[in-house]
Amino acid sequence: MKISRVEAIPYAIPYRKPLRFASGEVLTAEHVLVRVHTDDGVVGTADAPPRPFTYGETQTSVRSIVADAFGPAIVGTSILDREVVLARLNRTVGNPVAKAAVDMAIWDAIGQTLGASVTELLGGWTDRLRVSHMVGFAPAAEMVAEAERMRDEHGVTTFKVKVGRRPYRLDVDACRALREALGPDVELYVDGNRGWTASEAARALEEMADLGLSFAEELCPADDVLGRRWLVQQATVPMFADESVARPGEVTRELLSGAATGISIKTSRTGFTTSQRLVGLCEGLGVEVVIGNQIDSQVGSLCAAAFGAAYPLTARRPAELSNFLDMTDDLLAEPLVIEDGELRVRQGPGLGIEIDDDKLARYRQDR
Ligand code: MUC
Ligand code: MG
Repeated sequence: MKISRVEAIPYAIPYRKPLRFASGEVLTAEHVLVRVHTDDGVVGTADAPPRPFTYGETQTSVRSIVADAFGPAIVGTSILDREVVLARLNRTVGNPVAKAAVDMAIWDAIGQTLGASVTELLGGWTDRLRVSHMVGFAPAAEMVAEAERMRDEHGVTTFKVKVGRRPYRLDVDACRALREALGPDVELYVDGNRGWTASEAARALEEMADLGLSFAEELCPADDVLGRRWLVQQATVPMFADESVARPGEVTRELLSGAATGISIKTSRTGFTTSQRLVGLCEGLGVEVVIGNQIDSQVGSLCAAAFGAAYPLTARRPAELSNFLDMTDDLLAEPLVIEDGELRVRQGPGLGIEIDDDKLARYRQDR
């Protein structure tokens, strides 16, 4: 059960259409597949989707920090000693996405070793999650068409709408068009990726007050310390923190300072070990969470689903698990399916990840 080798394989798969949002855009999934090998022949797998505009990591930086620092720091450690591994990873500051992938690959290896699914090991609450689909910037009619297609083809009835453009009325109009086309029973919430000032956000929310939004995510930057608190006091919907809460201490800061009222948990940036702490923290504080999407591949979505299905708190809301559908291809041998608005968790052992070796050979960037 000792870690013998850690591989970091960069690969690139184009998107059918770009996903655009206030802090950036993604045209190609330039990710890193992380594999943790053990001395008894088990291979744990996870995916690292670098997001330079959010955490400063790139495909090259993830690959090199895993190969040059994290791998050497944890080789020889038992896969069961997750806290030892985490402490060694945390000797290096930052690099959340690289750390998360190493952590999740270890959990996959543990599950395979013990013959249990990761969802069972974490909490075993359920075997499926309702799905929320993220709709990126586009002319309003295209955003509506995408949501209708997701509803008609996959039964999805919850949508996260990207906002944060200037003038903010562009987004208000798009949200209104979505509500009018999809009707009152569909759930809508918005995500600003720090694009607005607090006052722009307040005005936009006021103009959308009749649209029945469930909540709003990261409308303005965390450094707008007082602005965010002011916004929470103005807003009639809960304000969720996303990229401002990449560490447990940041969750505490945002919640206890009154700058946010809920949080997004993304396994792509906090893995399973740290995400577990976030669940405990939020449960203890009585705070809602959403399982977020870091524009994940199928491997990443499988990880998010495995975690989200483990606890009542994370399974309560629809989880953001569907944006891999916009990729032209993926690495999983058996593709993920979203049906009747739900995604079923793979029944392990581990995460149930089987990589198609031919596809990996085609898309890897290091050969
Ligand atoms: C989100 O919820 O913000 C966009 C950038 C990123 O890092 O994640 C996505 C989705
Ligand atoms: Mg977000």
